[in-house]
Amino acid sequence: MSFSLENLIQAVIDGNAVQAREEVKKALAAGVEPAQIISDGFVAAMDVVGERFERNEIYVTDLIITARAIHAGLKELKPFMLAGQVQPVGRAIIGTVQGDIHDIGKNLLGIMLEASGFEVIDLGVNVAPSTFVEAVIKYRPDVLCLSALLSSTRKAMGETIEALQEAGWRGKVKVVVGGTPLNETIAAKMGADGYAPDAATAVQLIKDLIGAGQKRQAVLAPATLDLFFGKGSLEDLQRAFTRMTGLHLVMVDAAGNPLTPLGGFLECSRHCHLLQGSPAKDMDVTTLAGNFKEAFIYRCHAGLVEISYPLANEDGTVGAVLCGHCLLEGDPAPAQLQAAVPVLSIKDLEAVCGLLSFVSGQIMQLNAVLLVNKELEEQRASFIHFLKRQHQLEQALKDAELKVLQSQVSPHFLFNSLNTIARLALFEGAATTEKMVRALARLMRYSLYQVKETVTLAEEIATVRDYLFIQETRFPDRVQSQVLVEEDVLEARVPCMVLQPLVENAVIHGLEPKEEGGKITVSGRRVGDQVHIEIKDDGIGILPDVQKAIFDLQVRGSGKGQVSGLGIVNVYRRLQHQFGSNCALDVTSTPGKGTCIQLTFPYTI
Ligand code: B12
Repeated sequence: MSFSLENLIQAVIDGNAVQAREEVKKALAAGVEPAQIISDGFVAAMDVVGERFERNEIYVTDLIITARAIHAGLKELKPFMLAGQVQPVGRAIIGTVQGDIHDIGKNLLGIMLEASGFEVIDLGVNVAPSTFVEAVIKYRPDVLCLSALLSSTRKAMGETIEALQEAGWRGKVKVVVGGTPLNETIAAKMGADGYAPDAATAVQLIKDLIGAGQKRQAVLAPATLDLFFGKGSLEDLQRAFTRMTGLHLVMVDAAGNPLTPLGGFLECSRHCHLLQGSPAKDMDVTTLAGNFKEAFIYRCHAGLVEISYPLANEDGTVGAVLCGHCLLEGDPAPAQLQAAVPVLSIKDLEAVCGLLSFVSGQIMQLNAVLLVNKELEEQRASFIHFLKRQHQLEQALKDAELKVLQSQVSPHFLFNSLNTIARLALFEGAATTEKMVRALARLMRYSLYQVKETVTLAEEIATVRDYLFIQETRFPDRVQSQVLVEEDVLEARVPCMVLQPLVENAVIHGLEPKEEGGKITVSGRRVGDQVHIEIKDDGIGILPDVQKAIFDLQVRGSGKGQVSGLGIVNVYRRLQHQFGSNCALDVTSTPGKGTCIQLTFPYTI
């Protein structure tokens, strides 16, 4: 099995899924790293395909086929990337935002994350903000990765971040965004925590952001101690403990700050005062034999013993229970001190440590329950907020639907009204008004209701006639027209609305700026299997640089809502879509003399 990167790239470019999978197998057998197969194989192939798409050499269907080939290759790659996995370093939710179905980059990111030890939940494509929020609440990930490839869907990323904010979950998850229409500045503006230009950089960024490898911080629920001892009874417990053992009890947080009243614990300083000038030395308690559980036992230079029992769980230490002070049997200590503090045997010390172990265990269990309750309470609160928001959004959607309905009503209404006006005009003997209004109504109906992909040339020509009739009536001295289309081409099928935009171009940009006006001739004939259409005007013509821009397909709209070079480009693209390379659009123009647009396409019925 010999492997070459070129073969893999070619298989992907050709959209040959079987071959792509085979080439990946060969690459893996040859020891090529999965990451290299992705970057030098898939991404390189996609670069070529992307450029061809942008040059209009290939179409959307070709892209879909290419994407399938990559997905097939990725399937082969996945088990290798996941080999040798241990504990997940974090949990990631990934998805392509609403309105966007590009998923190749997002899938690559998912695989790289999994390969780096992340647990990945993939929500797929066209994911609504509310779906992202629900998933975050359900899975509680460390990071939410949003992908978008269209400039128009970028805003759905900001909407998703806002939805998280509204649900009260923004602070609990890192949001990382990516895709070609983004950069760091845009990402920061929309409120993301990070942006990465590619999947490899993204993995490192995400690890840094979530501090992968660092342990979660242990926390003590503020209400734990109150609940454990009951409000106000903490001091009773401290007193009872002192009565039982003669020792004082105090709880401190991880930084050593007292969480309960210090009570008799401070008396230690009075005892130490008693010891001033004492000849005793520091002693090491760790050498004592006994079962002291997890306790830390300190003995000061004067022999005073203090016990510290940790409040800890698997995430770390949240504080300690301190207990003291006493002397140990047999230790040398001044007589005043022996009278002031209890003297315990090693067995007594073991019993105290057992009691502290029980107390600490109970506190930590209660702490865990309280923390879970607190989180559930937070989730409940944010879910209620989320439901309210959902309700508002549904309301907004209903309003929007109503608006859409209204906007459909008005063209219907206008169309019917125009027909009524036309009839009235006829009754009143205004024949030209009647003709003009009917032409306008037909034009409206054609452009508003025409949903068919293709129409007959006869329908297109009728629309052109209506349009020209209206313009000639509006500007009788400045617009003249002639339509000379031969009978044998009228049944030919063409994409809808290819001729009218070109004729409108001729009127608006050719004749309108010319003071004395001019003439437009639309002609059509059949030459063998081809149909030739010519739209000729004797207007002001097109300047050479504008003509070049049209050929480079770079022309933008005039911004006046009227067709321009953009119309020509659009017509050409639709002809290409229908007839492939079997069609042509030519523009010849002489400034000051006029313009001629020629369309050639196959005669199909
Ligand atoms: C393949 C493709 C398609 C395929 C998608 C197939 C699929 N399953 O994904 C299909 C045919 C469906 C398609 C459709 C369309 N497409 Co398209 N498509 C492309 C194309 C050629 C390649 C995109 C791609 O996969 N690149 C390869 C991957 C590996 O790169 P990537 O996606 O950028 O991902 C990397 C990084 O961006 C990053 N990344 C990606 N996501 C994330 C997320 C996070 C969190 C992070 C950190 C990083 C990260 O890491 C990835 C890996 O390194 C691009 C052109 C191009 N050259 O990019 C146009 C392009 C994106 N498409 C475009 C358009 C306009 C469309 C359509 C509107 C076309 C149409 N007329 O219908 C539709 C839109 C459909 C929709 N609603 O989404 C435009 C977008 C223009 C714009 N700026 O808005 C482009 C740029 C082409 C162009 N120049 O006109 N398209």
